[in-house]
Amino acid sequence: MNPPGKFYRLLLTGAAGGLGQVLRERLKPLATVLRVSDIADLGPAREGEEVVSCDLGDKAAVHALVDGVDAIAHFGGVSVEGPWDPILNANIVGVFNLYEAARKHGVKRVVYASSNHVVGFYRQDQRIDADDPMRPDGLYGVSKCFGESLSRLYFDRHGIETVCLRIGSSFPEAKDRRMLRTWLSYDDLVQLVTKSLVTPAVGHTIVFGASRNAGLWWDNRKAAHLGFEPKDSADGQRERVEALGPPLDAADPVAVYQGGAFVTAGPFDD
Ligand code: NAI
Ligand code: 15L
Repeated sequence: MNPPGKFYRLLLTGAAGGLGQVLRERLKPLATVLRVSDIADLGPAREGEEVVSCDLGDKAAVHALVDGVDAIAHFGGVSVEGPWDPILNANIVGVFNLYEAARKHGVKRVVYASSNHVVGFYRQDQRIDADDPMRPDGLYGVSKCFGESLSRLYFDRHGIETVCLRIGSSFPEAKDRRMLRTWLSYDDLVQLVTKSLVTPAVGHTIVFGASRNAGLWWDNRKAAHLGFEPKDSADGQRERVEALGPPLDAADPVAVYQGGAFVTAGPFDD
C-alpha cells in the first residue's frame, strides 16, 4: 500500500542535467519509486529508483517511459538557444510525445520546466504576469511557448493538469547582473517543484520561478494558489557579481531585455 500523500511512481526527465541532478535527490521523499530518465548517462539506479534511458524524440520509448507513472516532472530537453533540429526533436516532438503518452497512460499531473525566455522580449523596466502575451526571444523560447500551449490544450481537452514553471536562472549562484533579478536558488526550486506536484487542483498554472530578489520583473499573484514562498534572495550576491566587471551599456539589448543574451543569440539555422 502506498503511503497517503505520496506518489507511487514519479517520473523525472532530464535527470542527468543541472537541475535534474538536484531534483533526483530532493524529490525522492515524494514517491515510493522515482523513475529517472535522460538521454545522457545516469549511472546505476540508486535506492528507490528506476533508471530509464530515453530520447524524448522517440515516440515508442517515451510511451514506455510514461507507462505506470502517477505524475511527471519534465526537465529534459534542450535548455539553451541553439540549432533548430535538436530543439525540434527534444522540445517540440519530445513534449508532444510526453503529453500523448500521459493521455494514453492516464497521468493527471505534469510539472513542465518552461523558461523565462517565453517572455524574453519584455524590457527589463516592465513588470509582467502570467496573462501577458508571450514574447519569446529565440527558437528555444518558441519551443517553450509550444510546451506551454500544448499543456493548455491537454488540460482543456483531457483534464491533464500542468504547472508551467517559467524558471529564471537556477544555478548555485548568480553569474551576472541580470541574474541578480532572475536567480532561483536550488532550495526555492525544490519548493516550487514540490508544491507544483502536490497542490490539489492546479488546472493549468503558469508561475515564474525566481527567488525573493530585489526588483523582480515577474508578478506571481495569479499562481498564489500554489503557495510558493521563496526563501532565498540574490541580493546578498550583489557585491560579488558587480565586482565581476563593469555594467553593460544601457542601450545594449542584453541589458534592455529580460531575456538578456538570449535576445541576440543566433544565427538560427545557418
Ligand atoms: P540541462 O541542459 O543541464 O539538462 C537538460 C537535460 O535534458 C540534459 O541532461 C540532457 O541530456 C537532457 N536532454 C536533452 N535532449 C534530450 C533528448 N532528446 N531526450 C532526452 N533527454 C534530453 O538543463 P537544466 O539547466 O538542468 O534545465 C532543466 C530544464 O529546465 C530544461 O528544460 C530547461 O529548459 C529548463 N530551464 C532551466 C533553467 C536554469 O536556469 N537551469 C532556466 C529556465 C528553464
Ligand atoms: C534558461 O532557460 C536556461 O535553461 C538556463 O541555462 C539559463 O540560461 C536561464 O534560462 C537564464 O535565462 O538565465
